[in-house]
Amino acid sequence: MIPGCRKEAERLPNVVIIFTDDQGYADVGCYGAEGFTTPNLDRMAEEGMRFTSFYVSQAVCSASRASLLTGCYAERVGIRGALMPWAENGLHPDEETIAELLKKKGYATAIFGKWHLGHHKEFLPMQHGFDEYFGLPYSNDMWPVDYSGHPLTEEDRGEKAGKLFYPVLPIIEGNKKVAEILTLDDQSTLTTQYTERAVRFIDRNKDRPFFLYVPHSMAHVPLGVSDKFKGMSTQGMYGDVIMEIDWSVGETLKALKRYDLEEKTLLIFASDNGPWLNFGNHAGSAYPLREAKGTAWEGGVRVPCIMRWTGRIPAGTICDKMAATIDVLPTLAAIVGAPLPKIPIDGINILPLMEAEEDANPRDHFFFYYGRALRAVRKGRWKLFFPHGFNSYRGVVPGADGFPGPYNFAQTGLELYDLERDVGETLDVAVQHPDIVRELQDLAEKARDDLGDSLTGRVGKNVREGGMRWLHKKQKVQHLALNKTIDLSMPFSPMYAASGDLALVDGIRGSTFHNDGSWQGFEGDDLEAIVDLGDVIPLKRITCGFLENQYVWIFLPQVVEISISRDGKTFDLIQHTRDKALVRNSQPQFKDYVADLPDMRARYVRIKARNVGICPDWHPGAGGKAWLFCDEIIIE
Ligand SMILES: [Ca+2]
Ligand SMILES: [Ca+2]
Repeated sequence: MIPGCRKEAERLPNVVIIFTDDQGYADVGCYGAEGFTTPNLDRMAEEGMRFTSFYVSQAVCSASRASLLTGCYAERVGIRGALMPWAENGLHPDEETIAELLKKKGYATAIFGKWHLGHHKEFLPMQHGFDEYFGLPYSNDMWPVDYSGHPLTEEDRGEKAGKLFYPVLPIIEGNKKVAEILTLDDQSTLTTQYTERAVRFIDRNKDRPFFLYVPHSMAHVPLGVSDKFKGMSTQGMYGDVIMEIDWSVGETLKALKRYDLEEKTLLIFASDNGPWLNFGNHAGSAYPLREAKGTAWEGGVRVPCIMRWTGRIPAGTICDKMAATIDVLPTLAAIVGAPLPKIPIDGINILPLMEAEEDANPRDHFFFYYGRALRAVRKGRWKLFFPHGFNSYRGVVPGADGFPGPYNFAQTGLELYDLERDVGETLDVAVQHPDIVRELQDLAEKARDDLGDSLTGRVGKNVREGGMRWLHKKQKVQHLALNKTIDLSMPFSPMYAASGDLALVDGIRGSTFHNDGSWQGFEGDDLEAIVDLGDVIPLKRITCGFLENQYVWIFLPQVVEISISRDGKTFDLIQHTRDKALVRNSQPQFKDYVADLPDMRARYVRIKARNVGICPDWHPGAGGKAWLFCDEIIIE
């Protein structure tokens, strides 16, 4: 073998993944787009393969991204929904991402775009295998700006006030905030900024294998498009935005051609979930599929996907076999000869599909979760839905020009659809095919056992915890009041009972999650507790712990009084703490109220903590009952 040839043969292929946001199944020219064109994506399809049965794991941002990068159902890695700017969780450090897998094989790695798998440093891309990161940590609508583009102020009230909880939208480079997105004009720069960085990355790494991940912030609302594409489509702004994304794809194609990397690069394009239809003309289309984002119907989970690898993927082919984002990681592992992650994953190698191998059909079935709920399962042509409620886009008038319309809460029963004859899921054929219903139910049982299912109250055996920042961990503490008598003058809410009557003296302190079973909640009421230690004993310190998470209507107490008594009748006030004026705080916080008591003896300890009572007028829950959350009264 000639050494030069050998070196050539050994070069591992570059991998480029372009992942758009909320782009519908029909929002690419070759998938039937109307009102705008996508010449570059269409060319990619002509030179590669177009998938028509390609799924994301869940029709929502964070869950979908977790699956793409780990090869797992989102439920397995504990990432649900769309993480908010005050989320304390993110992708667990032990999960292996595509970037980490390829890095082991010497790849240069970069992400330019939206991450959305945890915005705290420990969860950011640089800690998950990426050498470079530039982009938004979460969705571009998580900002203190209203739908008209007007930045909110402290004077804004009512519904608008909810958005005031969002911090200013940051642009992160590496691990640091380097800029802010303050206006709709700022939004319009994002696609171009990501693209320029992507092209420069290819320029710099043309001589070595690289992994480039470009998860565009667009076409998630609020839409932003640069001047060069404003007014380009007849559809309107949404069409303009997709045309700019298509331009971005074209710039990538050009860069690969410039360096003769077309045969050395696997290029994958897909969307993270279906269109957000209640935004009307600012949303795309999933035609001819049913429903859209946030549902388990095809319009939510089936997305456009095009793969091009010149010389390896046959040009101009269409693949109608089932495949999914979770299959990308194991497929890449097979291509580059990297070992699979040591922890179990769900994806399978779909290279035989990509190479158009005859009769190849590696994916037997697919589970459609939303959060913890197993909503549907597909095997072959059949898709079975399990009874559940969901936000429907039918029977409601959508919004327009950046403003959302309402949802219509809908319910589905046990329903079977034949996707081969009825891709629009219009005709329930469960009654005609009881054997198939049974077969799919058996399959679903396996998923419930493995991954759990909130619809049937099942806990999965093999679910891994998501990453947690643990500002505060659920933990045990030893102290003198453990399991002593405690008397509450106002009852705790049965919704947040923690361990019940003894929750405040059970030695368990709460974690960052208000709903972790260790916080006792008082709805609108004060906390007034008397702990009886049994005997008069020397006391050194009394601590009482509270949580604040205003987003879920939990506030710190306004006043805390700590008193002690020998006889349970006469109490001496030891400490009185009045909190400063109630102010908006978008981050959860913990506060221990501590009283030090040198040389004091007592049998009874009394804590009075005054609830804010009702949510203040600047809060989205204005007028509603505020919550007070306490985890433990610690007596030393
Ligand atoms: Ca999305
Ligand atoms: Ca406790």
